[in-house]
Amino acid sequence: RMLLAEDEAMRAERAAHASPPPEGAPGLLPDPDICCPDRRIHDGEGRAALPGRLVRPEGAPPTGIADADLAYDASGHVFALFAEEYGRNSLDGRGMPLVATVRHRQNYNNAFWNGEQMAYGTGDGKIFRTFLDLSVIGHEMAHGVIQHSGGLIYENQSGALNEHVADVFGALSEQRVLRQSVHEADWLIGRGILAPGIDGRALRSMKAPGTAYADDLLGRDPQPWHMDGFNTTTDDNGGVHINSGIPNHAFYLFCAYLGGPSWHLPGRIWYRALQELNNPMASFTDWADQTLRTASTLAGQGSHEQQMLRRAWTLVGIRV
Ligand code: ASN
Ligand code: ZN
Repeated sequence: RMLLAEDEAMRAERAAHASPPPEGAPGLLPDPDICCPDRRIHDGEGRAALPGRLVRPEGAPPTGIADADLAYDASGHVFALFAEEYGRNSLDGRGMPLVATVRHRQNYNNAFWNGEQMAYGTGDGKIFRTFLDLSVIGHEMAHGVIQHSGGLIYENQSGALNEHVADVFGALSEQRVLRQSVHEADWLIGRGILAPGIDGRALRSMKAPGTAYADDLLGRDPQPWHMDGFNTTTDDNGGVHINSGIPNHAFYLFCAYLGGPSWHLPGRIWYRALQELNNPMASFTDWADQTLRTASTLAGQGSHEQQMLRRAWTLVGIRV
């Protein structure tokens, strides 16, 4: 069972909104013009049409629709991570509105970025109970950042890197709000979104990929943490939600070796590496090499930090 793989409707959504051309590397430098998010939260009212009914534009009071108010608050936190830590003005680096739809379709077990907006199902109550979790919202919004940073083609290794980078900024969104250091954080994506009857903690674990759930209905978390477990498959665009466990674990290890808040240096390296990559077909090795180059710029060639990063990639079986 391919958890959170793209379904046909999402594939159609994605195809309908072809990626715009890369825009260079906005947001690398602190931007004095960055002010505040322009959130536009819609209610899908259980229907498939996007974006649905606008219920909470920027500055409007709470709606009383729990999902809409959760999406509003969380979108603000994710905007703040990118703006205040990495100097990026919204998903495109140019202040684009944060358009989101909650209550997308009925009993819908997924959340997604469709190329121009976020959408969140309610879950069917049997497998998922919600998708309005900060790490999930940060993940979906990071797909927007990735698209506007030159992109990572959504299949095979570059697709798993797209998923990985989305998980990194999802996790960091939550850790920053909770002010958690690497050892205080749980490194789970979607903690608490599984329905009460499901045997599991979350959708994925960056600290221990492969251990997030093991359930009769859902199956077992298939994520590897080492290249020896790399999955060669044509399902899920070449296993993009599975193989992301490998770079996810390398990022966790790097943070653990350094200690402290992971949205600082590790997050800065990952953000800047994404801006500098300039290779939408990047392999795991290409990405690891890029993070090491960026670490050399930000922390120094041969620095302790860069050595720890090299150690992290090596430990998950990626030669650098
Ligand atoms: N929830 C999934 C994700 O963001 C949907 C998708 O785009 N495949 O990865
Ligand atoms: Zn994703």
